[in-house]
Amino acid sequence: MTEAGSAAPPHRDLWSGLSSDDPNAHVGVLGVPFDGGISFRRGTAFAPARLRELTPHLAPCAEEGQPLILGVRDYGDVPTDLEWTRYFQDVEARAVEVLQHPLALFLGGDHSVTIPLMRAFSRSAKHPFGILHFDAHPDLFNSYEGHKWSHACTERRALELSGLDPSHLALVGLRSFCQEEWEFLNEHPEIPYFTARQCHQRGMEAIVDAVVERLSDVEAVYLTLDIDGLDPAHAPGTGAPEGGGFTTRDLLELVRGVFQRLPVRAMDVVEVAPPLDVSDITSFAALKVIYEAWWVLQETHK
Ligand SMILES: [Mn+2]
Repeated sequence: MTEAGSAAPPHRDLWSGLSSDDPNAHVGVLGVPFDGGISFRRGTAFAPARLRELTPHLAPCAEEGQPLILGVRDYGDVPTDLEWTRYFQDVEARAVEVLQHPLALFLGGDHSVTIPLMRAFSRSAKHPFGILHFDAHPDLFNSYEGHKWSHACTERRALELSGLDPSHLALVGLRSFCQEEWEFLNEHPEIPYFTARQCHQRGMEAIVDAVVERLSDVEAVYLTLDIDGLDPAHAPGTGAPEGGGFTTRDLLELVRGVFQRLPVRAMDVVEVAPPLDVSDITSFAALKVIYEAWWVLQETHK
């Protein structure tokens, strides 16, 4: 039955054929399929599997055509554990290995998984380090619904890490604040933040300049992408959508600019919830951003 020309193209494989066993590959990937820190609609635990499933259908290229040739070592997922403390210890331990690569990519999971991931980052990365948090929400509750590891507390936990100065925690895309978070930001004017409206009014180039300036004196950056920073039209598959957000185009510009100009060593994509998605729009948007980030990495790590 095999005819000339009918064979599957070489990218019809995991990560578009970029998968590699090379311990020195440019990228290490780790999935964290956990949504126990969610306050509303679940489903993010399905994201690592769904994202991987879609990758054989993506061309290994940047959006302007440049081929991706870098290697991607996928470490699989951290298997879930009913005991939350033990699970986060496992996530932190597994992440340390993945952080040996020039770029570690973590696939959540809800935004609580960023807590152990950033803890691993704070142990592995050069200090001082910075965090760029892209999100509709600041995630600055000290505790939410009785727990300090809720996905609404991620950046409060980050501020407890050694090596992170509050002026190096930049929040981009915000448009939903609870009073406690609003008060916290007012009490800490050293924390730079850019609302979605400011980003719209000033334009992405100016926002990238401002973020780069605020993080210009760090040795390493952790970029955490909560997909709900995108507008629900661009990312319907997430638990807490907020109108008025970024287009995928805006996010691509932010990620490209940040990867070109800052030492981003780790990135996570969290809050993608495939059961809530429409036609995999949200998963495909996440993958588009990931591949573009990889292209910039490839260009800068030749
Ligand atoms: Mn969020």
